Amino acid sequence: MIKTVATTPFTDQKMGTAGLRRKSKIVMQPNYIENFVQSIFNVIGDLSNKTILLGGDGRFYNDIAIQKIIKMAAANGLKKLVVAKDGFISTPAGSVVIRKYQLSGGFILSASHNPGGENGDFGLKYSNESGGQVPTSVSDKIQQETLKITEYKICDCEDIDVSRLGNFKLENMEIEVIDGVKDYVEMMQQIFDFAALQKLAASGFSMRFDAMNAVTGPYAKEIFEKLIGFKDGSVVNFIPKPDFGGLHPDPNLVYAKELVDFMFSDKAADFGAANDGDGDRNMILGKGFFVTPNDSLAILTDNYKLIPYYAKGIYGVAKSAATSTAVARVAKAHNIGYYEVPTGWKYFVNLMDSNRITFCGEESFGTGSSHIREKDGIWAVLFWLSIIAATGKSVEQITTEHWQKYGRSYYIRFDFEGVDTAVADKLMADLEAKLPSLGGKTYGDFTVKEAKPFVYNDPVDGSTTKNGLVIYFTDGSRIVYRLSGTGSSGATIRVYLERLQTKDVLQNPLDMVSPLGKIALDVAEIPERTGKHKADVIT
Ligand code: G16
Repeated sequence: MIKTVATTPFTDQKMGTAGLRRKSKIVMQPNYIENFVQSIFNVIGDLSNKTILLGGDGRFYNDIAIQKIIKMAAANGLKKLVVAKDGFISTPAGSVVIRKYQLSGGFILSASHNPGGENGDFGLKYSNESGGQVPTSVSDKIQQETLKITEYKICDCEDIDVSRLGNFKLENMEIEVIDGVKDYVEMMQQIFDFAALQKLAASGFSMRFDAMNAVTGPYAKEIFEKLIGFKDGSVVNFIPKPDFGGLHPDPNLVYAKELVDFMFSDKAADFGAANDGDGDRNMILGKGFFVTPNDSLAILTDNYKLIPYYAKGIYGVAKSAATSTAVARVAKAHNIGYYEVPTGWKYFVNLMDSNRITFCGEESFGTGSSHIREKDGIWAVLFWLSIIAATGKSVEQITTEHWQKYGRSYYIRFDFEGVDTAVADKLMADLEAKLPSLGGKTYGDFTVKEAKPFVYNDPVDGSTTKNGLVIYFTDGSRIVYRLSGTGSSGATIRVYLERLQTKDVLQNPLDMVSPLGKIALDVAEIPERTGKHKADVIT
């Protein structure tokens, strides 16, 4: 039943910040998925003693891609494939399963927070035995393979029924269909004090969790309503849909509008949260109050002792360069290690594996810990609820007290979307060339201390990565520029603005950073080069 099919390379199969993401219609071309998956198998080499996980966020084309990969895995001689029931597993749950059952790796089919559907995006991430996405050294090898591929192997057979749990066989490959929710829920029960959370729910404290018609619906229903006891209806948009019901499943102030409107209305719950398409991003809200992911990371780290799993002590903490420095002040106060890495969760993996860090997070609505090797949306929500249960304080109170103690990094991100790739690349190259000349310059109240590209030297594997350009000001403010690595067409220029205030902590963030925004646009000549005088998305 094994066929060898001749193919020719696609030249666009380089992984971005997190796996390969393309328009669904591109991925649906004949041989597109097959070429990419075969290239991964070729890089792995001997598959006869390997067990790999397969699942995805349920978006359009998930079911078809899953069948293709099952048949290719069998044809390539894989020992065993562990398939999530209905092909359905969140990114963090995938990491739990890989680690718990000591698998060799996993395919997670997801384009994360990008919209789904035939006209949306599709994606494929590949993790290794750590449960985290492969490092750049491996993704580069995979890309090299995609450029020279001439054939792939696939079984010519009926589809495998992945809608029921159990064990199957295809050629010599074992297939085990598992429940993609169970192991994740058990892990959360090991980390958090569910009895304390049940007490919080029983006290009448209300929450709303928006699953955005994406993968976390079943997880959230089970955890928040069934196990903790928040009332029915606390979890909304909980039925995963292939096109996310038309939603853009990115949990931020712009795209999670339904939840934001609710939490800023007079009907607001005490606590609000949303997760993204594959369940690794989170947004935290209080009544009429938004917590930036930057502050969230700092606050969770500061409160680690309240969580049973971390109470005995933690290693250090890490953030991406674009993320605000709020957590650096917490790390200093707790005297723990502090690391700054390039954007992309994969850069945290070595730090976790080597026990350098326990917590990590990014401005892009990702927070997580070394319990797995991906960011974890529901984990972050449970952490916040646990802090509330232990302190009896509201989200707003917890956050403002944090600012009063540590100062506040006012933070806003500007996104300039749909920019021509050549224009964006030139803008970044010219800006980089200009950086050395900026040192010492004064713009209004702000004087440049230093301006340079962000370069990361991984202390574990010695690799060097350059990502983003940073202007540091003498008052602790920063402007960071980088190009998005998760889009499926054109370029998005991201500009991250941070302004530190130690005393004046209750101002409007946009007002506070707007002088920096003006400097950022002027210095990089964004309006002149892109025709855009203001950002398309401000978060
Ligand atoms: C992915 C990565 C994150 C990263 C984000 C940035 O998020 O996993 O680590 O911060 O991309 O995206 P961009 O390159 O567009 O700024 P996700 O949730 O899409 O997997």
